Amino acid sequence: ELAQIGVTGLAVMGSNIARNFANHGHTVALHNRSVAKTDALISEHGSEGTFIRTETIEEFVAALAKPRRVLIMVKAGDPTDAVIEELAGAMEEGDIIIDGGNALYTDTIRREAAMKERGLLFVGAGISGGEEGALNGPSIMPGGPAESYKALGPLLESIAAQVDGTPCCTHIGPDGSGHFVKMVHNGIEYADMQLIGEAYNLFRDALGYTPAQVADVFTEWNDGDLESYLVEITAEVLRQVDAKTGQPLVDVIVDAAEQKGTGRWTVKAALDLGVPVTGIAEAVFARALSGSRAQRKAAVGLASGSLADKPTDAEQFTHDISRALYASKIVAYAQGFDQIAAGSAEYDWNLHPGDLATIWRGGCIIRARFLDRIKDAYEDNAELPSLILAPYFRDAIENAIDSWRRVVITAASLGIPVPAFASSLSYYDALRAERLPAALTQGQRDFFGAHTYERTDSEGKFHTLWSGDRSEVEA
Ligand code: NBP
Repeated sequence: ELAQIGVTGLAVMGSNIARNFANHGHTVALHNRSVAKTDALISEHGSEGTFIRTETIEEFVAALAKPRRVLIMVKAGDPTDAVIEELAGAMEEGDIIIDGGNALYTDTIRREAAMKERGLLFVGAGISGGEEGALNGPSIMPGGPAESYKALGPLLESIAAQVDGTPCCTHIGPDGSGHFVKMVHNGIEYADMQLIGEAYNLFRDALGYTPAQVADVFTEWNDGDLESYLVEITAEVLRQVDAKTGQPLVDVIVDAAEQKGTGRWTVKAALDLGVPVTGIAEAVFARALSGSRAQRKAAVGLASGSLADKPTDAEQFTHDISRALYASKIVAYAQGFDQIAAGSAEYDWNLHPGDLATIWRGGCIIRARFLDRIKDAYEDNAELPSLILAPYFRDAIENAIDSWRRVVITAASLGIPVPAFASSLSYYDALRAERLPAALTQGQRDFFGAHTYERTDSEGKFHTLWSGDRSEVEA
């Protein structure tokens, strides 16, 4: 019997996805650089389905039904290129190579073009959901040539998470688009986590709550419009007690956040595209600041000022934080979807934002009730200029706005850092402003560099003769 799919790279993610395919009745060919991982998978989980054990790439490729479908789940970067090269040498025209790792989308664009020249279909597939999702149903974002999806779609959809009978997997668009949207997904995840962290920090430092008390608030929130995987697991992390010290675990963990790079990639790509993803950027920088341990140690004890307006009504302030979180989250998603629209335009991908909201409702780390609302918003109007302008979100922010401002004011007064809450609020205020100080910026640019400006009352470009008689000329 030949396998419907092959998986190479059997570390945590690869072996769980291989098991997921097998659990859904597919015959799976297994390959790993070192045979030990292949054998471990077969000895521990071989009874879950039909696996074909292979040692060499040639054996692996020969075990697959045509068109051959191989999912690569190895470390992103050079290892992925090495495996692609080896596979391409053994595969035939029309076969499909899927890279399920966290590849940088520009690498995927390059690899897709190279494989196309060799007659192979290359699919860069973003996969979200961590280990658990890989095993029980991830959210899958496959890019690549549309024809690849005919042979691959049903297979991937069968192992993806399902929400209301809809699989959390759809063809995203050409070449690097799948990895691009996975990257932005991770950026939004950074923003979401940072906002939740800021909420926790306010409970701790403004209201003096214990981690367990904050956990109770998050559990309650998880029954309302903030319902999401991240809010749910936050409560669990906050409730965890350290076995060694008897302290809440969160108080024992070093407060220096690490990152693997997808958040940074999102911000870099946003800078190149000129899209303000301030929520994501603040989240990436907040992790960097937390990691500057020597600087932070040296700065402890710096002045905090004499304003210290503690909230007097804990119930009101709790409500305020929940609304600040919701409104800031709307901003972060709006910015992420703006980046997806900009990427789509830049690379001619013709992406459908509503589809992304649909496949992010389950399986992935940012899964949330909220995504149903985003899906609805794009179904009502696929050309929304900003998610913030969809009636539901416009109303949600209108209902949240005073709370949002109170939270930022209180945090500033008490000296509690809320970079993502505050910058999201400023973004919102800038977006809705009738006049921005950018007019002055243009004046300055014209002064020192003759960069010209446009006028509100006539067409064309103008320049003031700053070092002459200061009259205006048309440029
Ligand atoms: P790792 O990222 O830790 O990669 C380990 C695998 O890569 C092993 O199978 C290893 O083979 C193989 N490998 C390496 Br390293 N260098 C190789 C080379 N030169 N040639 C062939 N194989 C090589 O595994 P992971 O955490 O399971 O993640 C797999 C992919 O999925 C990554 O791209 C990751 O970014 C992505 N991802 C991870 C998550 C997550 O939650 N962990 C979520 C979503 C996506 P060996 O056994 O012989 O050393």
